[in-house]
Amino acid sequence: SVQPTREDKFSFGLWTVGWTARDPFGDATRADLDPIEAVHKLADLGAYGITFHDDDLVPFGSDAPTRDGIIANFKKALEETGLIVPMVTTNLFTHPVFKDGGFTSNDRSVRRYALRKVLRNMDLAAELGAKTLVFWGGREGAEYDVAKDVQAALDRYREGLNLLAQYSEDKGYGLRFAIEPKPNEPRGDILLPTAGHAIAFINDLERPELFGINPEVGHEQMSNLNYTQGIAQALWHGKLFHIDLNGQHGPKFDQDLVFGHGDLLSAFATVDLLENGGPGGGPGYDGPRHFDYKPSRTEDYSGVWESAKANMRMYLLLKERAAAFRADPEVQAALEEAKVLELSKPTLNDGESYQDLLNDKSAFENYDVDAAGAQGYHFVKLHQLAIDHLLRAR
Ligand code: GLT
Ligand code: MN
Ligand code: MN
Ligand code: MN
Repeated sequence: SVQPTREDKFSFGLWTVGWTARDPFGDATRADLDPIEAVHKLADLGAYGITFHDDDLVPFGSDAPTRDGIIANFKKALEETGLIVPMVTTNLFTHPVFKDGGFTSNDRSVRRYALRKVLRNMDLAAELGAKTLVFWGGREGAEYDVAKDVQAALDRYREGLNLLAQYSEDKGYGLRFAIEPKPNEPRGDILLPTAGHAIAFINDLERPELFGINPEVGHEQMSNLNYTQGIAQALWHGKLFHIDLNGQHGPKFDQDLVFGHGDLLSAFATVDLLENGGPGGGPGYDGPRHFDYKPSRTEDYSGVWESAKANMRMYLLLKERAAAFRADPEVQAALEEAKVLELSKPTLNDGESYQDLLNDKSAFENYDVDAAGAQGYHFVKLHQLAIDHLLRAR
């Protein structure tokens, strides 16, 4: 069914439906959205979770009693609706203090302030039962190569993340951390620009097991990368801690369209992977299906809620199509023909050594390279079957 339920684990950022559509060229086209209304509305539409930046919920600079009051009301709305907060994130990009970054600002006092802001937000994340803390370092970067010592910046990034993980462990919060890559925008170039950069960086942290990534469809596609392949590799590393689903039309500014409203074929492959794992039995994903999109600037609030529904509908439609694709006997045969499943078979026999391989004349001396080179893999036929299923032509 394409009717969302809590079991589908759909979640939305408060900053998504709450985006008032201010862009670099124009003013807001919508009034502020009350977070309490967002909770009720999302629960009604079938979402199970809501996520937020500290400042989405509590306006930057609020005094302590104001903050406490807002949080209490928010918790009440969560209780009333049963909506949960699977993930929380910290805004280290809006206020001018962060114009040169948070963890990696050239100014040391800014870095200390950024850490304090995250520490406070971690207490709130834990209080609300969040399991994941996302770090999107949109301002961690530069416009000018000579103005940023990237190696020092990575040292400071690591220093900051190590400290935050230590705090979570000492406090018994048990949070897991997900780094969200993005190549550029708002900075000219952002540190940890892609899923691959982030995964490599994690290896050099003190507690790499607590860190994974939160790859966003559009962010990887802005670098002209294949999103589905990126998350497949993240799954392979055990690093897909969270996911930001949305839509994008290739390398241009960050569009944040509804999921599937950009590259639809890629979205199909993404849902197939998340739901079914690799065809050879590779791991799937069972965390929140989190939408990080922006309701277009042309929309009023009825359009906002239509677009929120559209994300979930796209996901569920693609999930149905992927299930039909996998269940089709002709697809099974085509997978066989394309040797897709043969890739799961180890290249060496059980216990076979390189010496055994060297002794195997059939592998080299007597191997018919021309015959192997002449074979067809029939990938196009398989791909067309996928498209037939996507278009409900089968
Ligand atoms: C900001 C960014 C998103 C990130 C959010 C998490 S902040 O809206 O554009 O891609 O996921 O901090
Ligand atoms: Mn984006
Ligand atoms: Mn974004
Ligand atoms: Mn995102």
